[in-house]
Amino acid sequence: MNITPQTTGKFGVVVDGFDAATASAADIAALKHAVYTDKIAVLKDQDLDPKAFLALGSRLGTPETYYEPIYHHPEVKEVFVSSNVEQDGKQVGVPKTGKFWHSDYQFMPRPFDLTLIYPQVVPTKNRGTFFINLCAAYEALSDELKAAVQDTVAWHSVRRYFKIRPTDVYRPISEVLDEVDERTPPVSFPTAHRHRFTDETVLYLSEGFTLSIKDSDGREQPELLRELLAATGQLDKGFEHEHIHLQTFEKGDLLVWDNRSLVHRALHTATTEPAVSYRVTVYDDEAAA
Ligand code: 7UC
Ligand code: FE
Repeated sequence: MNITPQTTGKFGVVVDGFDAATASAADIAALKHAVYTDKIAVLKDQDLDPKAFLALGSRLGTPETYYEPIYHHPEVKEVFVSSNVEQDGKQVGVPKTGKFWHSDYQFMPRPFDLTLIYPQVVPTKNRGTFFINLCAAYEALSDELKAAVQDTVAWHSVRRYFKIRPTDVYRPISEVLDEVDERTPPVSFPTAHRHRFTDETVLYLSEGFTLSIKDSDGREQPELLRELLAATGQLDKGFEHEHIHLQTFEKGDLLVWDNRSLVHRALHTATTEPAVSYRVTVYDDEAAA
C-alpha cells in the first residue's frame, strides 16, 4: 500500500495497492490517519461487490443504515444508492442526491465520521464532487469573524432537501414538512468546535442544511451566517472560490472522506448522463489519527 499526495485539486491523498480483502490492521490505521489529516483518500483499482464494500466500511468503523429506506440497496440495506439509472424498469435508490453543500447526517444528532463513496457508473463529462475543508476555512477567517462565532450555535435541518418519496404523491406539502420536523427535528452544534480526532477547529455549517446561527442570548444572526457561508466559499455560484476543491474520479476509485471536516456537493450537470454510486457511512469510535 502506497499513500501519496493528490496531484490534482487542493488536498487529499491517493492510495495505490490497497486490497480490502487482505488489508492488515496497520494498513487500516494508516488509511484512517491519512483521511483525518488529509481529509480525502482515493483508493485506486477497487473491485468490490456491495457486501465487500460494506465489509470494508466495517473495518473503518460501525456502518450506519440511512434512515430513509428509499435509498437502500435492495440486497445490502447499509449501502445507500444514488442513481438515475433504472434497473429492469425500476428505480433503485434516489437520483440527484446531494446537489447542495452539506455534510452527511449534519441534520441528525450524530453526523457520520467517515463517508465512503464508490462510483459504479461514472459519467463521461462533469464527473466529480466539490469539497470544502471547514478546518482550513475556519483558520482563514478574519479575527473579527473568529470572535463573532465564539459562543454561537448553528442549527441544522434536512427540511429544504428532504426528497419527496413515491408514497408522498398527493399528500399536502405541509403534512410532509410536519413529518420531517417531527422525525428529524433541528439539531444544534457549537458553530466552531474541536474536531473529535484532530487538534483542528471545524466551522461546521452548510448552505444546504444550516437553518440559523444563534448567539448566546438565543438571538438569530442571519448576517453572520451569510458572511460565514460566503467566507467558506459556499455561496460561490461559479465554484471558483479558493476553498473549493474539485474531486474527480474514475471507475475503480473508492473515496473515503472525513465527513466531520468537510462539506461537499455533487457537481451540477446540465445534461443527465447515467450516474450510479454506492455509499457506506460509518461511526468511528477509535481515533487512529
Ligand atoms: O437525497 C439527498 O440529497 C440525501 C440527503 C438529504 N441526505 C444525505 C445525508 O447523508 O445527509
Ligand atoms: Fe452527501
